[in-house]
Amino acid sequence: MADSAPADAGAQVLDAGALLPPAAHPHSVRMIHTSDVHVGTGHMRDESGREEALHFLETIMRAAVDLDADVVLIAGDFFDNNRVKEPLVAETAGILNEPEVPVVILPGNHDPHMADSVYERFGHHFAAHVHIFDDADGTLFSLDDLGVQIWGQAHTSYDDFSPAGSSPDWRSDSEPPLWRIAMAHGSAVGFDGRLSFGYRIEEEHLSDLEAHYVALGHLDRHGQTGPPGTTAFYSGAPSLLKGFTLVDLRPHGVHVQPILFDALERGQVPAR
Ligand SMILES: [Mn+2]
Repeated sequence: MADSAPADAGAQVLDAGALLPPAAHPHSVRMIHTSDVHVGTGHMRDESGREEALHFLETIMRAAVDLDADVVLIAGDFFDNNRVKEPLVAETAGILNEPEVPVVILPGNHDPHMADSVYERFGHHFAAHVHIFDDADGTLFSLDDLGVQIWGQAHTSYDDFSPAGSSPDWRSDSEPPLWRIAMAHGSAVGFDGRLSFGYRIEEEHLSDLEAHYVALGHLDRHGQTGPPGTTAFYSGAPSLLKGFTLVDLRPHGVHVQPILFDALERGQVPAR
C-alpha cells in the first residue's frame, strides 16, 4: 500500500476545462470520490481499524449531504475482504442507505464480486439507490436524472485482470449529453513511479475510456495520473488522506480537490 504523505492535500483546485471534449454539458454535477475504505479490516482482538473505517464512511456520507453531492463513487476495496460478517455489512449498508444520495460501488481485488462474496451473500441489505458493478467486462449505469453515466469493470475473482481495458459503450442518445464517468481499481503505470505490478492500467487505457473523469482506486495516495487529455485521479484512501476527493463537473471544466475531514470540521465548506 502507499506510504507517502498526501503532500498535495488541501485547497488545490485543478481546472481541467481545456481537456474537455467539445460537447455541450450545460448541467453541473457534484461527486464525492473515495476508495479503499477497507470496512472490516483488523483482527478479532483489534477492531480499531474496523471502527475507524466505519467512522470515515459516516463522515463521508454526512459530507455528501452537507456538500449537496449528487452521487458518491467508491472505487474498490470498499470491504477489506469477503469474509466480513452479515451484521457489519448490514451496518455498513445502513450508512449508505439512509441519506438517499446515489452511491456507486466498484468491487476491488479485496472484495471481488463472486460466489460467496459480501455482495452475493448480503447485497440485499443495500437500498436501490446503491449501485454495485458485477461484471468484469464492464457495465454502464445510466443516472439520467443526474445527467451522468458511469462505467466500471468489477473485480470478479482474485486473479489478475485488466481493470480498464474494455471499451465503454457510452450512451450518446441523450440530449443534453450525459457526462461520462469511468471507475477502475488497479495500478496506473507511472503513478508514484510504479512499473511492475498486477491490475495494470496502461496510459492508453485511460485515454481510450474517453471519460470526462476517471475515478481510480487501489493506490492509497491522492493524486492525478494519466496522459494529457485525460482527467484521472486516485481519491486517496480515507485512512491515509483523512479525507476524500470532491469532483465538480461544470460546463466549463472539471474541478477536482481533496477535502480533508479536519477542514470540514472547521466549517471550511467549498462553495457549490
Ligand atoms: Mn486494491
